[in-house]
Amino acid sequence: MSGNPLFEGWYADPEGVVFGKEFWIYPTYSKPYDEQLFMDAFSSKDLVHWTKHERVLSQENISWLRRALWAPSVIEKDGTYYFYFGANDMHEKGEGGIGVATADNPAGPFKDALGHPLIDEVINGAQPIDQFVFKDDDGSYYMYYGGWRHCNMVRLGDDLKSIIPFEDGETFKEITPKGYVEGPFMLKRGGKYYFMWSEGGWTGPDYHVAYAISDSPFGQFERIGTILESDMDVATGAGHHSVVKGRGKDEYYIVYHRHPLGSKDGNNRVVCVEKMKFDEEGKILPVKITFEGVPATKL
Ligand code: FUB
Repeated sequence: MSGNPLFEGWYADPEGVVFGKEFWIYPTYSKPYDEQLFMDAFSSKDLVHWTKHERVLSQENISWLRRALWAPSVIEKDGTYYFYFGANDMHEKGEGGIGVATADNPAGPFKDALGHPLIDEVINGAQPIDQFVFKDDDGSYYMYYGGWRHCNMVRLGDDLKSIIPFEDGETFKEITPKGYVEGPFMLKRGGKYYFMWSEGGWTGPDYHVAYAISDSPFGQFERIGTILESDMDVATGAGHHSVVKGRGKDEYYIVYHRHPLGSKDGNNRVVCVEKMKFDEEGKILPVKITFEGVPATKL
């Protein structure tokens, strides 16, 4: 079994992704904002044994990073790896936002690709943080993002370093579902769009994950229910997750962070994994958080 947490250290907001025959996890380094100046990554061939890759993205490769390097989203296209990140806990236009760095392999080193943020302003009330990049089956790339209880989506250009308008001419679409706080994630399964997000406050025990199902990447996203939450016998504040697909037809894993029992510091967050299952109608079954994690698996 993998055991939970998956690896040592305070880490949060894990982005699980498959590259070739390996699972990769890119988490936030969960420390005070002024110390969040780099990110480590972890890779595994079986979800049980993990290799740490130190500082795959760090301050010397992002000229405008001052603090609060948050919530990676990493995607590969044509041999280049694109690493989207939030920086500086932006409140005023131009002080930070969502950036993109590139590398020729998943362990980096990733280097800022633009020299400035891709999104550096608050649009529709959404703080530019917590981006997730999703590739649809028709080859379109969308980015879902947003803190402060608002979620926007944008369409990325072919270079994955620019934002282009949607077919209706709009550039930033607000798609905020009821209850949304932050941490959006999109999964396409069986032709349906499963949109998920975190609710509550990330430092406390009420943090949890909810979801909606739609026929379109643009929504509507009607909240169906909670899929991941605290278990007072195991851990608290389970949230800001991602989903990775295993080799089997319906083999999915939810990767998330949580606070160890009794933890008093909101930054004390660890990365864990559980199986994610669906019922016959395609609804996501509530996930039971565990100390055991998942059995070894191969891609
Ligand atoms: O880790 C920093 C912030 O905490 C993330 O951006 C939020 O989603 C919350 O998990």
